[in-house]
Amino acid sequence: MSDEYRAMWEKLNINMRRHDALMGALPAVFEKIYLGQRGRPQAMGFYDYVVSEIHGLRVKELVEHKEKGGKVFGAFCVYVPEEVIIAAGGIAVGLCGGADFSGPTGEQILPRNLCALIKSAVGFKIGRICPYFQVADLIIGETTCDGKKKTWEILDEYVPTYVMDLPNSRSTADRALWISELKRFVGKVEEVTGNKVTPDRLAQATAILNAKRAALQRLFNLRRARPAPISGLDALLAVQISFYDDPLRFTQKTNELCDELEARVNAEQGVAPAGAKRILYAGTPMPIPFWTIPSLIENTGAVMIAEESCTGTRLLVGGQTTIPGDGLDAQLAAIADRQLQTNCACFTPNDARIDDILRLAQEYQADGVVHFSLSFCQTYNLEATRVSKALEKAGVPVLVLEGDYTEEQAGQLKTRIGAFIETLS
Ligand code: BJ8
Repeated sequence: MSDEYRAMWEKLNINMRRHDALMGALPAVFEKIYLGQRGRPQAMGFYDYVVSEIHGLRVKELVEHKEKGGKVFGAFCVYVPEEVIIAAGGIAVGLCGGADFSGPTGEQILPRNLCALIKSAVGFKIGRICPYFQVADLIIGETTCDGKKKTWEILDEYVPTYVMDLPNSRSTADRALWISELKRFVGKVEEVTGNKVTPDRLAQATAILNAKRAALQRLFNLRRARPAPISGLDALLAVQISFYDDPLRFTQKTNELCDELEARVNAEQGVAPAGAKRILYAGTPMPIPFWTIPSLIENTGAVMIAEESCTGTRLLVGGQTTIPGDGLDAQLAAIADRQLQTNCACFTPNDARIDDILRLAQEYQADGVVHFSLSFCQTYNLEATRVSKALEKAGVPVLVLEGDYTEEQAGQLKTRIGAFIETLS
């Protein structure tokens, strides 16, 4: 990374010693997991470049945005309405929580028995390791799981943190509550940015995100083909990058990737033989750089063909947001109605998630499902019981796993995944 970036990180008050250690380790990990794959689409060059610049180019864009008076908002959940932030001239970035590297730092102020995602993310902030955290003017939390809910109170002591009150059910009253929360959020974003969220601006921002969602949906549709035109590892990387790259650039590059995949599908060209076992992932999100599960699956010769997760199809549930022409309230209601179809395990009841997993297993012709929850994530771990019962009833083999980001865990998961895929043969 260039000296220009080093000066930028120092200005952002990054702990350079720890940051150098992280940046020193990442290229080797990426090379080992990603660059050795065979038959990668050429268009993956863009995403590889984004990873090579992970704390460089995009952070520079955010800093330049701030120098012009713009604001940056960090978020951890797909329920945070990026449309509103874009409409007010802000930039939203999904903050990472996928590295074991920062987990022990998070444990300095958090209990050990908390999911790895939360500990990793908080460790990035309190250790001053992540420039995205350092550049953010406001962090947006949500009341999804108990772990996150209580963490926001602690995180607020390190960086201003605003919390959206997401209901845990979907009754009419809950819907009304969420719409009122979206309105409250509009007020907060207007206050921070100094810009008004008008119906016109919100419609434009919604259209930008609809186009991004359409490109991602196209990618997932292409993954239904046999043989699979892209590895699960590569598809996951594209989704992970969607959380922090510029949405217009990301949409264009993802459509270019899809053009190439379409040609592959027409030529019946795949990254694995047509007979390779097809695995559907279901469970907790896999934030960058948590690549362990697809890597272990695909190292057996199987291919991960979709992810029922917020770093996968759950991002796309609800499809396009309708853009009603009759004012801000109607637009916010339309955003709420799309969002409330996202089947986070924090909701109860959550039968729609189980139906969705069954549907995905069928539509993507999955030979088996790997359900993975981060340890101490009660909602997903508990829901795994009903998910596996439903899959077994439908005759779909399922492996239920839980774990964290550590190397030790990866060793154990490797044995279990290998044995499961062998049973599918
Ligand atoms: S909508 S899945 S992005 S909350 S793994 S922190 S749930 S203890 S991430 Fe999520 Fe929004 Fe739901 Fe999606 Fe808690 Fe579980 Fe940790 Fe989790």
